[in-house]
Amino acid sequence: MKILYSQKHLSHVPHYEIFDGHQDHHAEAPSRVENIKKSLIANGFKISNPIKTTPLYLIKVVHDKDYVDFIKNWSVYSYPSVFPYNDLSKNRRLTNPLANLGKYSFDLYTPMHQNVFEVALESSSLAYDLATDVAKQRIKVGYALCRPPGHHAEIAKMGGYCYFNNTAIAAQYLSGYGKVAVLDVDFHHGNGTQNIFYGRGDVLTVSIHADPNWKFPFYTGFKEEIGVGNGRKKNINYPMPKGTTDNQYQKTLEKALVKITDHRPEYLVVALGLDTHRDDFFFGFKLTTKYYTKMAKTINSLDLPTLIVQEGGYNTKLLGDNVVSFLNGFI
Ligand code: Q9C
Ligand code: ZN
Repeated sequence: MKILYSQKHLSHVPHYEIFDGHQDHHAEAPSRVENIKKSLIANGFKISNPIKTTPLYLIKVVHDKDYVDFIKNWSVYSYPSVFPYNDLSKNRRLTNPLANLGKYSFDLYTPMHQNVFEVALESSSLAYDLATDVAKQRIKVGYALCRPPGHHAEIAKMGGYCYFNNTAIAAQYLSGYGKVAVLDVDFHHGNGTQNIFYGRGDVLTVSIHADPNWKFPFYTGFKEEIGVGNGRKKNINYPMPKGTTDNQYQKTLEKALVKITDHRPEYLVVALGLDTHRDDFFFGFKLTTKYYTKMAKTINSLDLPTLIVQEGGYNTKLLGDNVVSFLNGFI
């Protein structure tokens, strides 16, 4: 298994999130990736740095061009204040940077600053570099230790700690070589990946996550969202209840894998979140460290060339153990 890491993420330090009007602890911290890296090394996994950078044109295939340029040109530490409140200015070029920040954001959890472009580009490059190896059959399985995460980033909106959708960028690249399935096992609905591929028949998107009636991102992740046009029946959501256990999760995972097999993909991208763990900061599901090996073995039974992309997971003390447990299911 090939694993890519980069220390560039260290310059991305969100100071806080704004929740219910006040400043709250920001869980998406550099220690997350450093803890995973430490455990991987301690458990004998080899780690290298990327040699490729995601081409800008590829980012602009999955994201809106103006959104990408907006992130590229931003320079101060900021949160949005006002969001687009109707469609009258939809096709108007907005000149006020704060108006654009609201337009390109969907929450108050995802601050902008001078280094966002650089760190989000590097994060995507870990996934992109491994995707090139998977596509050209140089490797069967890769793990991209991405930070910031990506699966909440939509075509033209950042949110949920995500800026560029690393999973979608890798899936888009792989779709040039054959049909792709994305399986999102993060605790939160992969709204960004769903949004990007919603009209596409060649990329199946499947997400198992906390019921949006209960948890973030609230507005999407319902089972009625099945895709449109060519993408009809190529988006599948499995909302899960509070307190979901290993056994409940496993049953749903097995159903999801049947749908993935029906799609006949040549490549699999796994959006891996460990925020489903019983002791995660979000305390929503009750999955155990040991179960991640079984989850991974079940996924690996598809026997597909697979790219694993790191998404969420916020108990920095346990993240490393949980990632190692998952990756052990692939070796
Ligand atoms: N005050 C990912 O797991 N909700 N993003 C915060 C708590 C935001 C999670 C609310 C959750 C975003 C990649
Ligand atoms: Zn998450």
